[in-house]
Amino acid sequence: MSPSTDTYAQRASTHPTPLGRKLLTIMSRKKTNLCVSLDTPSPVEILSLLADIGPYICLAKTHIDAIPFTAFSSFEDVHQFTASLEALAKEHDFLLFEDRKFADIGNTVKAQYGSGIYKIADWSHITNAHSVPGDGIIAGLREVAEGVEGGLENRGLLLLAEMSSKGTLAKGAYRDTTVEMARGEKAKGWVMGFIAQGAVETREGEDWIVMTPGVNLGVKGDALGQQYNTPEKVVLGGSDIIIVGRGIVAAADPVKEAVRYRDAGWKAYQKRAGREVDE
Ligand code: 6AU
Repeated sequence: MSPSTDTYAQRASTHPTPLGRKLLTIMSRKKTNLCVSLDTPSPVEILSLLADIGPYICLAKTHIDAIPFTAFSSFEDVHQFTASLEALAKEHDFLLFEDRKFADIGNTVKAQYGSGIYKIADWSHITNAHSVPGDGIIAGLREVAEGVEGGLENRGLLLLAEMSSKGTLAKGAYRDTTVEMARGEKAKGWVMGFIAQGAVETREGEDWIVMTPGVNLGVKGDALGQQYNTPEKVVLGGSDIIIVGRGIVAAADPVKEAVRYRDAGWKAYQKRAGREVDE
């Protein structure tokens, strides 16, 4: 499982999913492989952080169900919030990723993705799912994505192949079976890649976008099992996008940290490519 040395720009024209091509194009154009994880409870703070950090990221990740509902005064407010996320994404040229980690049978995830309070499919370009229920989860989510404006041109799915936390079952054979699941018919043009800690098995004609959480330049972990690596370690190991939460969001100066992680991620990408690629 050796990491790809192709550039984001090269992969932007050949990646097998339309949303993957869009994302790689943004990464190459903005010269960033940074995804910020906006894990803070205030919707106002999330929007103001994004307005500042937007120029340095390719992707903004949310946990919308972790925002206290009291932060919104009505359902209309929730809609306003997601509309503002979409507007910022357009303005600053990044995509949205709701980190919902779906994990149920196809029929149930269909309802969870398309309706409920947050209507994730209406606004989030990317979401993710566990492979534990089997490939019905991929088919169920796909049905919803195909029904939104633009369909699979505007929506993509990641499978969780590996997790960053201590004691996780998602590694080794589980990771490999998850990759196998992403080769299925219902995954074509829809599953763009994985949440994983590094490169996954990639056959001729395949190109998986690997996104890696558990990235921090200051600390090694937290009190609840999170484990951190540096941007350099994960990118050299085959990660295409670094996901950084508290390293940016909990910092005294989030913009300064976003620039620092953006630079570290890009430098590691150049090192992996073996040359000073600038796209
Ligand atoms: O940088 P942190 O530790 O503050 O935040 C990491 C973010 C959190 C987690 O829910 C998420 O990344 N995450 C994921 C994702 C993205 O799916 C998987 C995983 O294995 N570990 C992990 O931390 O929002």
